[in-house]
Amino acid sequence: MTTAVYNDDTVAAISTPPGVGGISVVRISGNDALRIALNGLAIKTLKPRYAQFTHVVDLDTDEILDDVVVTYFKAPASYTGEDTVEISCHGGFSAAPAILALYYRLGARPALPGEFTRRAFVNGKLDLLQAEAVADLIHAVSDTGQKLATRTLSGKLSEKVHALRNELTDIASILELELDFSEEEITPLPHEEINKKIDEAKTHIFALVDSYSAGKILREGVLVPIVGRPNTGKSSLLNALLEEDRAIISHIPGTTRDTIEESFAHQGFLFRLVDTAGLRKTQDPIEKIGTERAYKTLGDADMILLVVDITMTDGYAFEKQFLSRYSKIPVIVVYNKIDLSFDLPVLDAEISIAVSATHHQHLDVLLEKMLSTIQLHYRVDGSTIAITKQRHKHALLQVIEALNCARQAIFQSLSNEYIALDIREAINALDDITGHTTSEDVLNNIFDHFCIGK
Ligand SMILES: Nc1nc2c(ncn2[C@@H]2O[C@H](COP(=O)(O)OP(=O)(O)OP(=O)(O)O)[C@@H](O)[C@H]2O)c(=O)[nH]1
Ligand SMILES: [Mg+2]
Repeated sequence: MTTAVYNDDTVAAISTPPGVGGISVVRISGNDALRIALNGLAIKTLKPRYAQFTHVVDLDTDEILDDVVVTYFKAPASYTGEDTVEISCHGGFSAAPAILALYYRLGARPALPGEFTRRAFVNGKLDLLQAEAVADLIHAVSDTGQKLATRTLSGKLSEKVHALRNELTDIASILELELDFSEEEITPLPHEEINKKIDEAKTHIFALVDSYSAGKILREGVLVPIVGRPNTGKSSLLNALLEEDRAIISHIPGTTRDTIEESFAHQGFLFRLVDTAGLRKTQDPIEKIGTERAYKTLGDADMILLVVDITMTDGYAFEKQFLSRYSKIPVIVVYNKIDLSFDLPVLDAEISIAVSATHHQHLDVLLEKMLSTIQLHYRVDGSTIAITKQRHKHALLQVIEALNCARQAIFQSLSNEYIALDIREAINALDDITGHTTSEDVLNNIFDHFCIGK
C-alpha cells in the first residue's frame, strides 16, 4: 500500500527497464534532490536544464562507478514539480543499480510504484486523467492506443470534463444567486430554462459515457471472435489473417476445441482475433466445453466474423438464427471457400464478404471492411477523445443520477436550494474523475498499478 508522504522526502529509482541497452536513467526527486545528487558526483554544481558530463563516484572508495550525463530540473519546472536530477548512465544490469544503491546510502528513499507521477499530480502538474494517461502511454499495445493516451495526456479529455463542469457550475450559480436575492431584485430563470440547461449537460455526459467503448477499442484492441459451424474454415481464416500457421487445420469437423487468441495490427488498430470451436450440438464433453468458451468470448466481442462455408447447401438456419441473436454487435459474414463455388447463400446480413482462406483471396477486402466497420460503429478516428476506465464511466453515471434528481426536484417544485444541492453533487462526481476530490483509496489503487520509476 502506498504511503501518503510527499514532498518532504527525496526519492530515487531507475526509470528505464532492466536489461541490456544503450543507457539507463536514475531519477532523484524531492526537496533534497540537488544536494543528494551532487554528493555522488565529481562536479560541484549543476546548472538547471543543462546536460552535464561527469562521473558518479563511490562514497567510500573514491572509485568511479560510471561516466554519466546529468540533467538538473529545478522546481517547479520538472515532471514532478520538485527539484529533480536525472542521471543517464550506461545500460545493462550493473551501472544503474550501483548508482541507485549509492544514492540510497546518500539519503534518498526508494520511490514507490508511480510515485514520480503521483508527486506530479499532488503538485498540480497533471490531473488524474492525465496521470492515468501516462500509464496508458507506457502500456500502449497499438498505435491508436498510444495516440489516444497522448491526446489525453495533453489535456484534451480534461478540457471536455472542465467544460462540463463549467456548464453545471453556471446552473448551480444561477440557482444560488436567486437564493441570495429576493424576487424583486432579480428575475429568476424560469424552470423550463433550467431543465433545458440540465438536459443539454446530460446529452454531453451521455456522449462521454458512450465514448467508453471507443476508448476501450483504441486502448485494448478490437476483440474479434471467429465463429461458425464446424469445418467452415475458421482456423484457416485465422492463419490467413495472421499470415502464420498458428491453428491446426483439418477436414475433420470439430478440430478446434479451445479458443486461440492472437493479435495483429492493421492501420494502427490492434485486432485480437479469437479462433473458436465450431458451434454445433454435441455429446462430446470436451467439444461441449469448447463451444461454451466460444459463446463466452462472443459475450465480450467488439465485432464478430461469422464464417460460412458456401459449399454447404442446407438452408443456413444456424446462421440466420445467429444473426438475429447478435444484432447489437457488428457481424461480418465471411462466405469462405469461394474457390470452390460462386453461388453465395443469401443471408440477411448487413455486411458480407466472400473470401478463400486457403487461397488468400479477397482477404485485403475483408481487412478493409473490418477496419471501416469498427470506425463507423464505434465512431473512432484519429481525433477521438474518449474515456478509458470503468472509474470514469461510473463517475459519469453518478453525474447523470444527480442531474436526474435535480430534474425531479424541479418537477416537484422544490426550492432552488435543493435543486442546487443536486447540481453540486453532480459537480463533485465530475471532480472525482479529474482528481479534485478523489479518495486516497482510489488514488492508491491507481498509482499502485504504475511501475517503479514512473
Ligand atoms: N477449398 C477450400 N478449402 C478450405 C478453405 N478454407 C478452409 N478449407 C478447408 O476446410 C477444412 C476445415 O478447415 P478449418 O480451418 O480446420 O475449419 P474450422 O472451421 O476451423 O473447423 P473446426 O475447427 O473443426 O470447427 C480444411 O480441410 C481446410 O483445408 C478455402 O478457402 N477453400
Ligand atoms: Mg478450427
